[in-house]
Amino acid sequence: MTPNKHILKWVDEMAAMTQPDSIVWIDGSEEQIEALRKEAMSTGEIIKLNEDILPNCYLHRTAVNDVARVEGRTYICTKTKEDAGTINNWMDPAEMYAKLTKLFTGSMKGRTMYAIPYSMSVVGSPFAKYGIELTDSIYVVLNMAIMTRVGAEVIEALGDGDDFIKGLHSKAQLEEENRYIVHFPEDNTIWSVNSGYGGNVLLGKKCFALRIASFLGRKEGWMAEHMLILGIENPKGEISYITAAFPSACGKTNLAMLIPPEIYKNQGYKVWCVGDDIAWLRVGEDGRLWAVNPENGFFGVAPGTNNKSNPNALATTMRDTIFTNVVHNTENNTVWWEGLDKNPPKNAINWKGEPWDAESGEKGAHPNSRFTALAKNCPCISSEFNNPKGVPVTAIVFGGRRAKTAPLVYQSRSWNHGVFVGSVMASETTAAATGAVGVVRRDPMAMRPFVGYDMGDYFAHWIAMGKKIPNPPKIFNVNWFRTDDEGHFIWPGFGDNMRVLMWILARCRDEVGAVETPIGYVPNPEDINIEGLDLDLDTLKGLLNVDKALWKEEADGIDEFYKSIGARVPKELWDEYETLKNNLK
Ligand code: OXD
Ligand code: MN
Repeated sequence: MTPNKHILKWVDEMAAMTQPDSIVWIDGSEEQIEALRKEAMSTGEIIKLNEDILPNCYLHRTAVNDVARVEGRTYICTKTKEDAGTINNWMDPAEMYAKLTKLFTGSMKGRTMYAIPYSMSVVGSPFAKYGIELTDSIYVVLNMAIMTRVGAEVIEALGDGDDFIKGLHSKAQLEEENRYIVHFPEDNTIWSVNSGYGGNVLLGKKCFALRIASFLGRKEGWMAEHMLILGIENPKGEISYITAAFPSACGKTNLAMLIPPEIYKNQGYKVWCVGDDIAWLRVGEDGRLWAVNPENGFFGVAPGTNNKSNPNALATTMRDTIFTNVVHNTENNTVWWEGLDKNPPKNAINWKGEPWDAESGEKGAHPNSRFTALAKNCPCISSEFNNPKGVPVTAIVFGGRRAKTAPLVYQSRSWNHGVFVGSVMASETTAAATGAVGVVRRDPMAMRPFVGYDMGDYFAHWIAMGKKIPNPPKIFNVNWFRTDDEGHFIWPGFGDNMRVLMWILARCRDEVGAVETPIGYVPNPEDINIEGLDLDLDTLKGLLNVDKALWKEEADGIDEFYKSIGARVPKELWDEYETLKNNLK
């Protein structure tokens, strides 16, 4: 497939270690992908779903012990431990290579090795970065062909260069105790072994587009962030773009594809999705920050996706989609998950492959079950999705899942203060990673599991970027998840979140005032449009309230968190912390 000596040498070395029976290059053609689907169907790796209802859709089940990202087994192996930082797991690269070589040796015996050339973002774009993933999983090939741009054009773009990320993945024996997701950022290398779960094995996504890319971005002066990108079109046809970082499974896909509430729809507003998970950001010639979504599809959380929460996502999954770990409705050969509708199927099979009845009280779909769907099938995909230059960013929004503390929305006072706000983000954990759900943890910029180097250096990179952007986006924080005393969400969320985004854009255009509080600017309640909502002004005032006592506790938590990151937290952020403490006196 390629005469490129660097690629051939590396593939030979990896094949000598893993010992596959054969090597197949993925050329990106539909014929080849279809042949692989047929092969995966013949072994039961995927099940073809009802062609009339869900054309070209398939169901896959992972091993029951392999259903989420494994942060405890994810490593950043830089030469020094200090460069990986205190939050990442680290091991000396030589030691880690030796350890993994044992696990990879012979791991593909009796199997085929697929070599997938892929591009993150449009091939040839100034943002584009290329990778090759070697894998023994057809499921990985089929998912990568949705999530990235794969095939011959990538090989052509690489020419005879060696500027590509070398990814090696083997399911091996799917042994939990030998599962490792390892990054060697200084070698442009990713090795993943003993898993078949998307976030651990679709190496273009978290491993490359966030961990390795964040490392490269720092070196090269750009940013790789865990952010959705959306455009709001006003009745005059002008579109403003917002990026937003929320922790995993906190509604990025829903916000990215939101349907405007009637009050805005009737006036002619539209919302366009550019991306739902990852943004690569560069300073443009015009001095603004520009964003692309480096991916080509969505790897979305299925449970809770329905016609109210996200009709666009649901429509996107109606064709060309791979569903993972959802319920199989054997009556009509379709799929189901909790929160899709109130009619769980009879005669169903749960995500583990067992007969299942909703009356059992057990969940049928895994809480982290997923759909892998093509971005181009999304009804609200932006016309700029494939624009190699990206889109200009007006506002950056951070947000977490907080029952109390954080108000519905507030604006930072400056870029550095905005970086502070992002750096102290906290959220209640979800099912997207293994471990306890619902525990509050600090998740700076929603990047805690995804920064490929020291977190203090990452903060410093944000501060440095602020100096390089002559016309930077304004930075905000949102919290859709405040609850009342009975634990019910107060804010309606979903499409109505647009009401908050409209305030954000109005602030960016200096069209509305705000109230200055110890933590930043909070809206005057009457500036958030609540027309048509079952929510009164007093409740909104409550949602915007900044409780000083809670924020004093929060400040203590920040101090502790920064200290745990260590010496590389930049002075600018400690200064912001001091300002917050003084403001709270
Ligand atoms: C994801 C995640 O899959 O953040 O996007 O876990
Ligand atoms: Mn994510």
